[in-house]
Amino acid sequence: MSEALAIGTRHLPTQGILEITKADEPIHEALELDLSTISAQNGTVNGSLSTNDEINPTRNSAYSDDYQLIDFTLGKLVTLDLSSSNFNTYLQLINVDTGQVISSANNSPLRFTPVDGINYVVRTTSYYGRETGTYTLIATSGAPDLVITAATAPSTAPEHSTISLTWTVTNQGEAAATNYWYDYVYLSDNTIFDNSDRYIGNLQAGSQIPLAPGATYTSTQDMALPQQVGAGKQYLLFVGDRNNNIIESSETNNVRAVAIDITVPDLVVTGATAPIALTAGSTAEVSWTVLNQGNVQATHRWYDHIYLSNDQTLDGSDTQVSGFDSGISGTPLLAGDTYTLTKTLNIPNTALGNRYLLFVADADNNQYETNENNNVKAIPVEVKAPDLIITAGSAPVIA
Ligand SMILES: [Ca+2]
Ligand SMILES: [Ca+2]
Ligand SMILES: [Ca+2]
Ligand SMILES: [Ca+2]
Repeated sequence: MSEALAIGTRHLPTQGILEITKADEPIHEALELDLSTISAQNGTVNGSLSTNDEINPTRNSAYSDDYQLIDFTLGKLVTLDLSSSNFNTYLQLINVDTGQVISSANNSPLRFTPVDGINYVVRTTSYYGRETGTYTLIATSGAPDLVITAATAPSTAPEHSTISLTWTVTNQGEAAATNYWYDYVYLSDNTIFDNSDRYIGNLQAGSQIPLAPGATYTSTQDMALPQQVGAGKQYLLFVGDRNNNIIESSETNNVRAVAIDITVPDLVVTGATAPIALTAGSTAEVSWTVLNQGNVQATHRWYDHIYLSNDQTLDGSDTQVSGFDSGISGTPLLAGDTYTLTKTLNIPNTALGNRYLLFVADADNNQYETNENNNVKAIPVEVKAPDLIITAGSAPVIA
């Protein structure tokens, strides 16, 4: 036989002469399988399962109808959707030559990408045995493809500040996006989206369903930048369909990067007072003033520490005297603002002599700054031994 079975390079189950077609052209014609057909190009079949139907050989006692799939294109996603108000649907994709079940789906769409050399039959059946009733089977070809086609953000913003973000998503694919999906925004130190990036926010795109081929939507949302972000050039990454709820023809074009310059403050200790002489084992009242000499507010909660040191440099040999939560009075500290804390220190029993009290702003580095090396103020003090106190004793009793 020489009639043109335009079936790509499929292998016929019986005799037949292949006519090779280009892989990117739809495969149109039905094999002589004595089956109804369904077109992968928006084909719709309204049918019913009845007691006259064949029993599905791979599903115990469930009735089934078979449809040969035509008009599909090798390599292009096909979506099969079986719905029924009468029974729990169960859809199978069968390799007709081998009888093998390639894929199946219960009450949900079945998606697959046709490959060369397989004759596909779509088998509609029920999840449970001996269910009957009408159904609708729809086949579509191609997939949506979401792309962030535009995104805007402020070119500069303080860390932890709330900024307005706008992004536009276009479905440049061949099919509508019909599931709920979410667009996410991250902060990254480069343009590549990976696990190291800092989450900023997300927005469900559900109100856009279905997003038709060629359709776009634009979202505007206020989102807060993270805390503890290093100063300088960072990137906002807009990630369409972050959780991959939409099966797309390309999953690798969903990220758009927009540069943003993150600004941070600069804390300095501008002044400190302490008694000239401290007594070991006693207490002393001290005060210190912290200035935010940066251009943006300091928003984090941080801690100032005070140390006793042999020199003016903070290092591991110094003895911490006290730590104070500066967040209560110092956060947020606007650019140009100061706070002054007055506290009573317990002076430890430590080395005596001429030493230094070191006042250290943000000692644990909770607040990222443009300069982390100007946070220490040293005040010279003399640490003295406690005075000996003569207490009244008992005079010996002389007999
Ligand atoms: Ca995409
Ligand atoms: Ca996706
Ligand atoms: Ca600083
Ligand atoms: Ca710091």
